[in-house]
Amino acid sequence: MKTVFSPLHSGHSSQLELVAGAIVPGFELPSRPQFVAERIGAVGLGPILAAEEHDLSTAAKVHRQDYLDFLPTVWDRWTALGRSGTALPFTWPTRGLRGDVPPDFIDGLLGYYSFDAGAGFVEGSWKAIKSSHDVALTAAAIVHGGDRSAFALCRPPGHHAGAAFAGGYCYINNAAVAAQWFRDKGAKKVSILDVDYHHGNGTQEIFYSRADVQVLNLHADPMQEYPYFLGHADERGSGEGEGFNLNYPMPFGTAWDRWSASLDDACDRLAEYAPDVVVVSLGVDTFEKDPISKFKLTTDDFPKIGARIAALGLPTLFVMEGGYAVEEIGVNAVGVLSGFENA
Ligand code: Q9C
Ligand code: ZN
Repeated sequence: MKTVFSPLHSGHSSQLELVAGAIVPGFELPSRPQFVAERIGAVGLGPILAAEEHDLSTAAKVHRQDYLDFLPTVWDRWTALGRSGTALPFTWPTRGLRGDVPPDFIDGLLGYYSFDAGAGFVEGSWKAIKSSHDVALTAAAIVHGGDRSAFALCRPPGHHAGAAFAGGYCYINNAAVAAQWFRDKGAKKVSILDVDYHHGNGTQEIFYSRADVQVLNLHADPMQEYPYFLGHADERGSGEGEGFNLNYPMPFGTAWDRWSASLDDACDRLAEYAPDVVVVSLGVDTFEKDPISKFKLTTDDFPKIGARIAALGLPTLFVMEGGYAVEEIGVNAVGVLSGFENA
C-alpha cells in the first residue's frame, strides 16, 4: 500500500488547549505522523510519496466558500494586531444569538467559523491544513488510478470540520473532500466509514441530506463524550439522505467484542449500499492507552479492523484522523493497514 505524506504539517505546532481547567500543550502533536511514517518503514508497508498540490475547487463543494477564504487569512489578521501565541475563539453563536452575520473582528470571526476552542492557528497552520488536503487528494488519485488501496497520512485531521466550521483539531474535512473528489471522477456512490473514537460530526453534517455518500460512524456516545452535540443513533439523514447516515454510539469502556459487533453491522450496511469506493476515517484513539479517550481496543485488535474492511472487497482510501497515544499510533495505525493488506 502506498502512503502519501507532507512535511508541511510540522509548522502546525505549539497550539494550546484548554483541558479540565488548565491551559496545556495540545495533544494533536507534530510527532504523531512521524511515528506512523517510521512504522511504515519498519514493516515495509510500501513507499511514502510526496503530496501533489491540488486547488480547492473540490473542497468548495463540501465547504462554504467564505469559510475556505477565511482559513488562510487567520494568522495575518492575528499578527496584524501585534498578537502571537495561538489564535483561538472564545465566543460562539449558540441558541439565541445570530449565526448569520459574520463579524468583522478576528476574535468574532474565529467563533463564527468554529464550534469549539479545539482548533487553534499558529504561523504554519494554513500551510499544514492545505498540505493535509493535498495529501488526501493525492492518495485518492492513487486509488482512482487502480491501486486497491492507499493511505493518506493527513495532519491535521478533518472529520470534526463541517461545511463552515473548524473544531476538534480539524479545519478542512479531508475525508469529505476525498469522497467528493471520487464522486466528481465518476464514482456513483461513496461510503465513508469513520472508526475514530469521536463522532465525525463534520462529515455527518456535510453529507446529511445526500444519498450519494453514505456515512457510517462508530464512536463514543455523545451523551458522555466530545463532540456532545451530534452522533446519536436516531440521526439517520434527512430528505434524500434519509437512511444514508448511520451512527453507532458506544459507552465508555467499550472493548473489541462490542466495538467489532458495531463494525460488522456497519460493514454489512456498507455492503448493502454497494459503493464504488470506501473512504475510511482512520482514527486510532479507540486504543486502551489513548490519553483523551475511554475505549479499550488493544494493539492486537487493529489488524482485525483492517481485515474486516478488506473483506468488503472494495477500493479503499484510508485517511488519518485521531490517535494521541503518540508512541503507539504508528503500531496501531499501521496495524490496521497491514491487516487490510494481509487479509
Ligand atoms: N480539550 C480527533 O480525534 N477534546 N479530534 C476536547 C478538551 C477534543 C479529537 C477536550 C478532541 C478532538 C480528530
Ligand atoms: Zn478522535
